[in-house]
Amino acid sequence: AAFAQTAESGTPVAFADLVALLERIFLRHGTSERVAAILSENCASCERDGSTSHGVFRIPGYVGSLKSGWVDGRAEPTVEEAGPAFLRVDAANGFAQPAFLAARGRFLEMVRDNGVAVMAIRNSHHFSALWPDVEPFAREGLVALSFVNSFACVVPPGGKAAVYGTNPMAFATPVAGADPMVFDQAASSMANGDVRIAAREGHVLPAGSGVDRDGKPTTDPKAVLDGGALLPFGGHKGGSIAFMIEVLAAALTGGKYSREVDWSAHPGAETPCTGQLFIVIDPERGGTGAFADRVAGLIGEVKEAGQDRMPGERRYARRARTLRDGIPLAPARLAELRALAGD
Ligand code: NDP
Ligand code: PYC
Repeated sequence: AAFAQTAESGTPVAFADLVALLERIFLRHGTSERVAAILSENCASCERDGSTSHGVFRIPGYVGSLKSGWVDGRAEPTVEEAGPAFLRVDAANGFAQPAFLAARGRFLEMVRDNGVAVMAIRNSHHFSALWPDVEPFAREGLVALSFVNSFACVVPPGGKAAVYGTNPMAFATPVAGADPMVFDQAASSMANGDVRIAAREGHVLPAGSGVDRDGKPTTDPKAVLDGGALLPFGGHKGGSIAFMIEVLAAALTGGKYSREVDWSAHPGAETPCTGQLFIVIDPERGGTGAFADRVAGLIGEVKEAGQDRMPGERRYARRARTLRDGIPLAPARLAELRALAGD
């Protein structure tokens, strides 16, 4: 589970009101109306679903990147067809989600026409969770995979220098009679955002999470952030996943490796400029005629075998609760957001 605790108490804010507040912040800091609308919906959705490490906690980081000139909040992405089932997208140093959405319509046509398609996005800033990108595909009957690399803050197994980003991957599949099964996880022991929340709140990290600046194991989040690094999850196996994601999201797309991200000339910048890859498949092409039923059956067996919940179920439960009762925000966080909006 996420290391950071999801707030369950605070001032309840309706989803639409949170989107509107975030939209004012983005517009005030120089984004286009389209970018403000997309990022506000995305970030508020993370907060609504309890993706705490990528909810409103990230807003000062978005603002820092915009104010420092590191990211272009008005970028116009370009979309290019590299084959009947391959889209190349240049986000033009803008945010990843508006670039993705600019290409999504054509991408869906390619998936329907060919049974599978790839979208390779470069020069893109992804500062959020990945599940908002893939869950809608599964709701449209498709299987989706996405990969993003970030900035060097993860050492390879046994290493001292950070080479990899926290490099998340997400997978979404339709399930007959139920919400899609979606997992969305970093290739590191935990997300960098969770380390920062732990440092802010004075928590120690679980053993095996990271190393200090000398490469020694530490549970101190400040030591991880101050010249140290996270470890991949699961030793060499997570290391290989982190490697694969650098290859798919950066080498293949033309985006920067996590190690190449250099924002030193932009103090306050926090959004890594790298790349993102999507692979989306129409499962009906498998010819079984019963794909979503088969997935539902497998989930039934997994639960019968003892797993108490599937990935995504916590988010869906929290979504239902916060849409009904409001999204709880700590008063200090709400005040910070209102100040950034100039209210
Ligand atoms: P978590 O470890 O919190 O969760 C990973 C996945 O496991 C989720 O799908 C979660 O589902 C599921 N899960 C957690 N606990 C259980 C359980 N007990 N049983 C079954 N499933 C479970 O994620 P991470 O900390 O690795 O990553 C957090 C977020 O950070 C992700 O959304 C990721 O995309 C984002 N991130 C973004 C980066 C970027 O560059 N943009 C970089 C790194 C991370 P559920 O959500 O329902 O709990
Ligand atoms: O939480 O590791 C993280 C992260 C990096 C970039 C965006 N989120």
